[in-house]
Amino acid sequence: MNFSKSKKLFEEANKYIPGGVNSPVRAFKSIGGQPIFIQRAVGAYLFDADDNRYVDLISSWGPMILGHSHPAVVEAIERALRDGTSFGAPTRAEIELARLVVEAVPSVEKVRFVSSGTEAVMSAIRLARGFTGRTKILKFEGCYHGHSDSMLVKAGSAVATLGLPDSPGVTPGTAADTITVPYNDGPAAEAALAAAPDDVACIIVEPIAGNMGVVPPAAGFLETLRRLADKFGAVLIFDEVISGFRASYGGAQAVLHVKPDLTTLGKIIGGGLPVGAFGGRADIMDMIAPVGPVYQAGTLSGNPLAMAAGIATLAELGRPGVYETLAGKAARLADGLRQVAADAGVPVTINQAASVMTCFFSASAVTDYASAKNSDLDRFGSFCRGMLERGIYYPPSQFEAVFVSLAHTDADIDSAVAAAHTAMAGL
Ligand code: KE4
Repeated sequence: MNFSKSKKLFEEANKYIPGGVNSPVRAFKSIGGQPIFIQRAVGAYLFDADDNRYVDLISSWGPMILGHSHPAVVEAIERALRDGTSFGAPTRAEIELARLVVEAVPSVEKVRFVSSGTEAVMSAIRLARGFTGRTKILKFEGCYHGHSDSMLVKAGSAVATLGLPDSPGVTPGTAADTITVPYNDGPAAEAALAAAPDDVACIIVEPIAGNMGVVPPAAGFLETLRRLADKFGAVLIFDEVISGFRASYGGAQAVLHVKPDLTTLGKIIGGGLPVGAFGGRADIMDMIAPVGPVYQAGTLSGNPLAMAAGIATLAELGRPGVYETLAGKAARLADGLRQVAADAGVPVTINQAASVMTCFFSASAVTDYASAKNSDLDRFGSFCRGMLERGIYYPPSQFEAVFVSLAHTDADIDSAVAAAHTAMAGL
């Protein structure tokens, strides 16, 4: 494949933008590559600056669940655009999308829109702290909740110790308020809470983890967190920025039957435009300004174009059979990758949850971040480069998810499997 135009654009981008990208994962650094600059996208396909076509298995990291440039979404944005792009005032569309979210997500009684998943999580955590009057946060290793300071914290030396900064710029004081324990480890969560029984404001978890690669919750794990949140008086936050309207129309909580106190959303509810949201119990949400004292605000919150894109996207997702179709496509891909790996004698573990999946280059089960890190990253890097060279836009990190969309046909899935067959042959 010819990448000459992308290479030139990357050189130009590096003059003005750190690393030439506006989000690190796009730099392809972990697979030793260079970013591919995308020109346009339609359906399941991306077209880069050199007019190479790719089957897109990233779907913009989740939002493009309908596929790119879906006619209903494009038309909704065009219609809204004619009336203006931003008013800094309430609009009818915000009520419509809020109603759809409240009706769809079991635990959400009230919701506030923001402009990113990070902002949603940051606001939900401040709200939990304001509601409880407590300071500490319990999170899980391998879960990513955006880049607000208190979320960029890694586990301390022992399992349930207070956190250490996971990025320069995060102060030790901030990190000390975040406790990190292994995902799927209920006893470790209980021990951490028991060690600070009156200090933990919230437990935040991806109910289906997607940011260490896809790792589903172990049986009883989320139920344990619900019990512990009640026992210790902490707010239980499900970060459904990935799983919201992806795991089902009601998110992971609707299919796993565990109700959090707050839920964060993003990605899909913006239909490809910048939207995040946090919502949940009305008694907690009414602590948010201007009703309550917990401050939270945003110039472009509830932006009319983003609301229009979200409403149009959810209208399509509300149709009968959508989630069964999505899961079937992901299963076809997962089964195909398992087969080609077996044929190539390459040990892989594939975790799939609804329409997301990860092919870990590891012979052992992947149930948490420690086991995810057992994966062979060199093999993954070669595989990923091989997929890109064969026209499959595959997530450039072992610790990310493949996102399947409604636009992927069986032929698209089969072409990805065929590319994998060749890419794995030489591993
Ligand atoms: P944003 O601020 O990127 O909209 O959302 C942050 C976030 C919060 N919670 C979860 C569970 C998330 O997965 C994310 C963002 N996901 C990454 C992909 N793993 C976004 C891609 C990127 O960082 O460029």
